Amino acid sequence: MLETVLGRKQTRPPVWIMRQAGRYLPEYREVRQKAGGFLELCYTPELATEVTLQPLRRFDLDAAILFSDILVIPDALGQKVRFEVGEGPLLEPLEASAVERLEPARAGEHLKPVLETVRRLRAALPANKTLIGFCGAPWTVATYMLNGRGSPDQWVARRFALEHPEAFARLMDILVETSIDYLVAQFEAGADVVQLFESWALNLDEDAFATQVIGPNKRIVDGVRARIPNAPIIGFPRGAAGNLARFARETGVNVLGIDYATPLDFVRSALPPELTVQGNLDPLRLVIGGEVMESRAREIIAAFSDRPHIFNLGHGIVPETPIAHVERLIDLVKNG
Ligand code: 1CP
Repeated sequence: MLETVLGRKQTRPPVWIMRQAGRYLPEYREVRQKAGGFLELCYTPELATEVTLQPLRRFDLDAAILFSDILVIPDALGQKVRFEVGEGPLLEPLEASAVERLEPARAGEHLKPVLETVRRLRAALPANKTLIGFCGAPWTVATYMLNGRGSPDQWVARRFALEHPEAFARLMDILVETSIDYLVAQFEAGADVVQLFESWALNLDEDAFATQVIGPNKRIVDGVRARIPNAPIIGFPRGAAGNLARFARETGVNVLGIDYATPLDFVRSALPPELTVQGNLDPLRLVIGGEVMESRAREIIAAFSDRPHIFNLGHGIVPETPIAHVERLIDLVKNG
């Protein structure tokens, strides 16, 4: 997996699955219940380590991804974050005047338990299993901070960015700096590669995309590499569409995560052939299984057979996914 991240093509693509630890696994649901709250699970190294390793016990995956969430950063900055069952995350929405009340100075201390989880994982994993650290990219994290919850069109955050450019720039500065420190600490604790989850890179015109997505992602890539030279980084600008090539070129990520709505031919023609791509099966095809899943998985593998490719979904696995379909998919990627 790490070889592929670094641009060296393998005979079969390595494979991991976005959100591979989670509610589709009964053993996850059991630990989740024991932990009480979701954030307690993220901040308890023993339990977070356990749920990170669960999918690797079941499946022949090439990588583990740290179990945590993109919203530990707002939580670390002092914004109240809650996870209600069946509701997703709920935050106290951030007003323009409240940006200055965020507390970057407390973030490092607050996130220490997550770094302890990374250390335990590196010690527990064999050398041939890549350990992926991550954080949310600033724009995506800001959409939750400003709206107080997920939203289909990110209206509140998009409006805030255009209406309050100074407060927005200040918020991006805080998120960029906090994310750089956090990712550098993850590398120092043993992460082999990190992924920047820009899950809401959609619905933006090209100027907004440049300011809100490319700029902050690039600053993080540069900031991390200033302290960890050549640090391997995966970018995942979900919904970037026609902005994808520009994102790859200007941010300098090693790997570009491709969402499932992006046509394979477009990836082949728009992105440089030496750039590693990751993706991009529709998670719904993994729910349905059979030929619906297998024929498309084969198409993806064939389309990227001439470049470095990490097989993955084009977004996170969903709770209703049958475990047998995950087993079959991984077998198909590894053995045809
Ligand atoms: O009760 C539960 O168990 C909550 C479900 C859950 C889980 C398992 C949430 C709440 N977060 C997570 C873990 C998580 N989140 C990981 C773990 C590592 C892994 O196995 O992959 C990662 C990488 C994330 C990242 C994350 N959180 C993203 C980016 C990826 C993506 O899917 O777009 C986002 C947008 C979040 C916010 C979030 N946290 C949880 C939920 C349900 C959501 C999405 C809310 C929404 O739809 O807006």
